Amino acid sequence: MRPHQGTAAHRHDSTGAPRISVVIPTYNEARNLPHVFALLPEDLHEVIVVDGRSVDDTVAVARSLRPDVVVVQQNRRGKGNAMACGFAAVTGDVVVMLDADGSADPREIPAYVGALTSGADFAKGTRFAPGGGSADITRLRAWGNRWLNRVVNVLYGTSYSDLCYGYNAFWARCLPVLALDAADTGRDRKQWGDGFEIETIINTRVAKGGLRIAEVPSFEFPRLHGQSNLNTWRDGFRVLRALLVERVNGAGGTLPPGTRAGVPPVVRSRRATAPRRTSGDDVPALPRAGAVPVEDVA
Ligand SMILES: Nc1nc2c(ncn2[C@@H]2O[C@H](COP(=O)(O)OP(=O)(O)O)[C@@H](O)[C@H]2O)c(=O)[nH]1
Ligand SMILES: [Mg+2]
Repeated sequence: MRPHQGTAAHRHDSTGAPRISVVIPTYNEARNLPHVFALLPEDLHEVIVVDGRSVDDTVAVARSLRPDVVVVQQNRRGKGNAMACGFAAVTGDVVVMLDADGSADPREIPAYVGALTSGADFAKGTRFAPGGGSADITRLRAWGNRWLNRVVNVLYGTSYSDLCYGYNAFWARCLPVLALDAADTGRDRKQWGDGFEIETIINTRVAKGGLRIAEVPSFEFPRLHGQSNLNTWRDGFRVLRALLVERVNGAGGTLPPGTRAGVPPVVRSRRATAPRRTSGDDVPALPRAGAVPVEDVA
């Protein structure tokens, strides 16, 4: 695995544009990769595929489509562990999280990067804002997401409109805030954050870390081939548990000093009140985190 070099104040390539690293978790996505790779923008710094021991030829297909692809083998199990391993390999300035099943449209990457260069630290995709939508989400999942979304906004003082969505981007210098553990424990067992709760953990830690959050409308297409690895009830409860645990566990970091983007913040919190405290003094006070009104970042 390549060493992580992305925590310094963000750098840019010779054109002044940020170097974009796209991190793609894959578990048996050989049939979907041709579609996804074909839609990637041309000017990417790197494409990192994090494979979860696929039993199809995902890795070979990725290499044949894109000889410069960086392939990382995850060291435990689950999408969360894949993301942690992929982030640890990033060498660019901006990290884009992109699913490999054809549901996330790579042509939206410039909109995410635009939100970041406009001053956000974290660009959060949302299917539930004007300009966004989904052809993939089931009614049950949409209902669950709506409730979980309410919970996160009450507990963390956020203004999220789509908690359970995995298409996001952020400056690589924000990785210490996520404090994800990519260490190889030598054991296959899942640990906290290794599963689909990863998206919730990221969303709550960026809020706890006081990052400037912008929402970016996104359209989710149906998975092209194969089946979702997510189990609606089991993973829904994992998300709820993550919301409660992360509220009190003090996990997550802060931005290293001197790594702010150096541009005026664009985030205007829609919440005037401080987030509610849920338990005793061991809970760190949370800074307010809000979302940029959609029209400001679209
Ligand atoms: N490396 C790796 N990727 C995974 C794992 N589970 C899911 N993924 C990938 O994560 C993305 C989202 O997974 P998906 O099954 O479509 O879940 P859903 O979009 O939430 O229904 C896809 O690109 C999957 O291939 C895993 O355990 N390891
Ligand atoms: Mg999917």
